Amino acid sequence: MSNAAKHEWVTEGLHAHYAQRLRVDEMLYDSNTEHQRLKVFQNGQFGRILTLDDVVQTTEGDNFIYHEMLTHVPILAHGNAKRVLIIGGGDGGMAREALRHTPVEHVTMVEIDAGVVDFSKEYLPMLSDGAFDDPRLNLVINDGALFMKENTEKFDVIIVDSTDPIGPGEVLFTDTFYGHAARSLTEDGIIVTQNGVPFMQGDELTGTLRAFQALFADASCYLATVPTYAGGPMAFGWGSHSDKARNVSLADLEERFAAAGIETGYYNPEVHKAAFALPNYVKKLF
Ligand code: AG3
Repeated sequence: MSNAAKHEWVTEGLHAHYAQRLRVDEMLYDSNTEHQRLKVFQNGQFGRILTLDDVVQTTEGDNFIYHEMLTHVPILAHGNAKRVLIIGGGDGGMAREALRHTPVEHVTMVEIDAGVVDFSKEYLPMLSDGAFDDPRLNLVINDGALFMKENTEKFDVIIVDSTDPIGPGEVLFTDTFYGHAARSLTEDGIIVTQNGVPFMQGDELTGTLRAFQALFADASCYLATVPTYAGGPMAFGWGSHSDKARNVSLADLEERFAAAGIETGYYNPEVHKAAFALPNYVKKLF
């Protein structure tokens, strides 16, 4: 028997013609929540891994890249963000990074699946790293699309930390949802979205950015490579009613980042600016 065959593996079933396999050193949790099949397992390369319907959501080892890039990029580009909204993000990693900014007064996090929050607290405490106990966090268990539709508050930064558009996350990729998000942003507010790996899932980015082009004066995307979101860099959608934030200077970012005093594993102002440089195969998608 080969070495590989001796072990249990989780095969990710996200793409039709390509799959990645992660070795299960120990299955820590495997059950159906109200909305989806949730697994948490230990892997020698990435540490603890959370999958929903067998799609990798986050890992102990590489989540810093994704969470830092979806928080520090919009928050530091904005320069004075006080009110942040996270749609999804039940594992708490996004709240963790957003709350590192002391001038952020309030983070509202709207997660559809209470099961994800409960299990992440128990099996992935390093993901939230205390964020759930921060008095600035307001955790709402609700459908993000419904919340957005009824919301009357304005936010400086909206972060859509969704799954891919299959299952409960699908409504977070619709024009209707983005329309409600656009009117929930302040004048110089910014929305950022997870848009999958464009080499593998180009439609995901195209769909979001076509909607953003109709709703925002500034619509674009930026990139970062997250090892467990296989297939090349992942795209993050960017929409704002003004192009001020995207055109922030490197000098301003350096000043803001130094003032924030945040320790990061991936983000720095140079990476921030460079992330908006797009290869042609990505530019062609919107
Ligand atoms: N949500 C993003 C999952 C994207 C997976 N997509 C993919 N592999 N192409 C992550 C939630 C972390 N807070």
